[in-house]
Amino acid sequence: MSICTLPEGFFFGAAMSGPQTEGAWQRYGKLESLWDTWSNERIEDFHNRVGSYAGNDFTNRYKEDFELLRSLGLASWRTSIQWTRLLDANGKLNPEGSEYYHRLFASAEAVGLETFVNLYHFDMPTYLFRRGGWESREVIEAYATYARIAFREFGQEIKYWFTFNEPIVEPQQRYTDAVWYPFHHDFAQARTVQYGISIAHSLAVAEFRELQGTGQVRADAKIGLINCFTPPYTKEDPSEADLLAVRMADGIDNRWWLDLVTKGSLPEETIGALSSRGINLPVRAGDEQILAQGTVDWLGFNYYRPERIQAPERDVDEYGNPVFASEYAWPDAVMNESRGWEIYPKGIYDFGMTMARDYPDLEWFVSENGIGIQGEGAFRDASGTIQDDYRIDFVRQHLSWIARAIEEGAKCRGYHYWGVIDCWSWNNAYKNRYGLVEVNLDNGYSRHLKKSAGWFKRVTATHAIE
Ligand code: IFM
Repeated sequence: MSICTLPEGFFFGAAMSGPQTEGAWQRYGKLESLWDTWSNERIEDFHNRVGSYAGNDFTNRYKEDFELLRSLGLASWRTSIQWTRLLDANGKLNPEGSEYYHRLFASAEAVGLETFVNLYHFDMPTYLFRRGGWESREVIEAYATYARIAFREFGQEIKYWFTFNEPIVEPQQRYTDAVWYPFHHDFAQARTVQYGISIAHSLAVAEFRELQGTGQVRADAKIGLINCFTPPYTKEDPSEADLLAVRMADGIDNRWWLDLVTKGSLPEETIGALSSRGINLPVRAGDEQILAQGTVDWLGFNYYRPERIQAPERDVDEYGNPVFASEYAWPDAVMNESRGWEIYPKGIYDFGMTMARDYPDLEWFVSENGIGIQGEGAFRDASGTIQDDYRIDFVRQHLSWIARAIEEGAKCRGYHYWGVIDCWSWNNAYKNRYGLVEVNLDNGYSRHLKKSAGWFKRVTATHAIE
């Protein structure tokens, strides 16, 4: 593609999360999250035995990190408040935790960075997990209370709020694929969790609207949801069964959330198909009204990879779960071998076009995009700088497809690069590095610009994608 430009007003920022950057896991009265519990119980599950306590030293360095983000021309950054830091074990405000976040947000504002706050990034408090996690109405209501407290506490400071980051991931990683604690292979339980999160999201949006109505949340604030949508594709010459499988995978992973945040309901075809295989959601009287309150002001789209689907190869898996779709190994796929994810920049454009066609009123931004590479030290030059041309290429291609989608009517308003500064990535810990800025674990978490940082700075300054 030739050089193209992104429109004036298009914003650039940094995506981060509390649990992956803050560290300080036992400071400011923080409670245990499931990540701390898993790290304590089985540290050998974490790459190089680096557990949840690591972060990237952000709690000690946030002032210099904000300067660094500004020096790259970024206008905004997203983090998440940790539920385990903001509230105490009785579900009341923890003053130490709240002071920490007030200091953080004031510091970002002081350098001219707009803060986007997300309320949940896979970090369930362990004591609430033990009471049933997202399967329990008590916990779902506790989340709504937490959201209310956060909105009241920071309602005059923060303009951009999100209820959840990637709500599809816990159902997949914890309850279907068994790669995250508590390691279950239970499709029905995963859908119950997904439903519980949907109710929690909607209750939080209702709290937000009420507090905005009474002036406790600023009038210009917006609420949204962020998900890792996966544009679905199948074979070039698909059968009816392939197309049905695509609709089902798309229904569970993507349209579930898109319908929830635009229509205030869940996709009927998907729920009906689940039900026809004996998967019934734990619907209670009054839920329809709760879900109806889940519509948002805008959406975050985390884009890493597409999903390639074909008709199921079997009806039931080895754990007794119904199978609705199988993975299709597209022969032309280009892979990021470090992560095992396909790289398909056009997916970002296809998603934009789907949004323009099916959800035309909703504004959105790319809330995460990036590439994590193992063993980046091999790309260090004589001066010590990592020459990450592969990252420049990755971002260039994605931004070019975004520019084209915007030209063709997509309401994409900005782009947050995931990580910007290397950070801890769950059980992969520091295996794959995403940053434009390197974090040196052998030298007190010191920061060093990679080649991509200079390139990205030119893009943020000119909006031209060289
Ligand atoms: O590290 C994660 C983040 O927490 C959610 N989105 C994907 C990132 C990279 O794997």
